[in-house]
Amino acid sequence: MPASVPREASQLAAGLFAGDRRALARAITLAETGGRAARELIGEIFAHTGRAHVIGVTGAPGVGKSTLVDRLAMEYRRAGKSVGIVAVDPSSPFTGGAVLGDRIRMYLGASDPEVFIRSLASRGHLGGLSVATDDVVRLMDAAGLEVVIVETVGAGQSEVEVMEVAHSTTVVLAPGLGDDIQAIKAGILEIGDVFVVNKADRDGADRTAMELEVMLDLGGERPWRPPVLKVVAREGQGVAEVTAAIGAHAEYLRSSGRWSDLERRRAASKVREVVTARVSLEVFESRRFGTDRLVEQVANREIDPYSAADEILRAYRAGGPDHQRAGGEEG
Ligand SMILES: Nc1nc2c(ncn2[C@@H]2O[C@H](COP(=O)(O)OP(=O)(O)OP(=O)(O)O)[C@@H](O)[C@H]2O)c(=O)[nH]1
Ligand SMILES: [Mg+2]
Repeated sequence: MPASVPREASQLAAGLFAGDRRALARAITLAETGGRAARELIGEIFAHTGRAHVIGVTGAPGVGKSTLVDRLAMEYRRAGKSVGIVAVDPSSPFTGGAVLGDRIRMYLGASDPEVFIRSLASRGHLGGLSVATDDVVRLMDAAGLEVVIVETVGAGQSEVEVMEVAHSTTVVLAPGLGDDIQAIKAGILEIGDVFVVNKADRDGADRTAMELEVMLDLGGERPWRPPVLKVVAREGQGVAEVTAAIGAHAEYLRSSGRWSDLERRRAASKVREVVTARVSLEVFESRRFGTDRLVEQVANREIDPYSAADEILRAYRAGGPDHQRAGGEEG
C-alpha cells in the first residue's frame, strides 16, 4: 500500500515528537527496514534533530562496555537527563556478557520513559556499525532524548565508524586484555576522546592507565588531551568522573567550534554514502549501460576494469544505450 507510506511516516513522527515511546520503537523498526518509508520518516524528523549529545562507547570484547553504559545511563538519569542507548551487535547473554539495560531496569524500574534501549544487528556490514545506526540515533534525538549512547564492539573499522556517529568517543580498556598495550593500534589512541580503564579492581589497571598516559603524551600538544580514567563499572566506581569528562569534552567541542565541524563532516559523509549507494544502484546494478557485456569482457581479459568503468559512465552520461549516439557530444 504505497499510498499509506507518507501517512505512516508522519503519524510515527507526530507520536515520536509527543514523547510516545511506542512510536519511537516502531519508527526505529521502520528505519532498520530501510526503503522508501524509512526515508520518508527521516525526512519528517530530520529538522528536529541536532540537540542530543551522542556518545560512542567502544572497546575490545568483554572489557565491560555494557556494564559501563548501564552505569553511565544511571548517572545521567540521576542528573535529570533522558537517555537513549543503541547497542550494535550486542553480545549474546549466553557468552557471559552483561545484558545491556539489566541494571538500569533494576535501578529505575522497567517503566521509566526517560531511558530507551535498543539493540541493532549489524547485518554483516563489514565488521562495523549497522547501516541504520545513524538513522536510529537521529530518531532518538528527535524524540527528545538528551543523551544518546552507542555501544559497539571495537573491531577495527567499527571503532572508526562510531566516530562518524558520536560527538564524544569513549574507548574502554581492561587490564589483562590489554596487558601488552604497545600492541594496541595507534588507531584507538586517535579515536578516543575519553579513555576508561575498566576493571580497576583487578591487578594491572594502574599499569595499563600509565602506559596509556605515556602513549597519549607522545601525541604532543593538542587542544583536547583525552583523560584516562580508572573505573570499576560493576560497582559504579569512577563513573561520575566519566560523565564529567564527557561533559567537558562536549564543552570543548562547542567552545572551539569543533561541534559544528563534526556536524558538517557528518553531513558530508552521510550524503556521500547515500549518493554512492544510489549511483551504484542506478549505474551499475541497473545493468542498463552495457554492464553485463563489459564485465564479461573484463573477465575474458579483453578490456581492463578501468576502461570498462569509463565506458559504463560514458553510456550513463549520454543518457543510456538508447540515446548514446543520438545526442552527440555533451557541452
Ligand atoms: N572485575 C570486574 N569485572 C567487570 C567490571 N565491569 C564489568 N565486568 C565484567 O566483565 C564481563 C563483561 O562485561 P560486559 O559489560 O558484558 O562487557 P562488554 O564489553 O559489553 O562485552 P561485549 O559486549 O561482549 O564486547 C562481565 O562478566 C562483567 O560482569 C569491573 O569493573 N570489574
Ligand atoms: Mg556489551
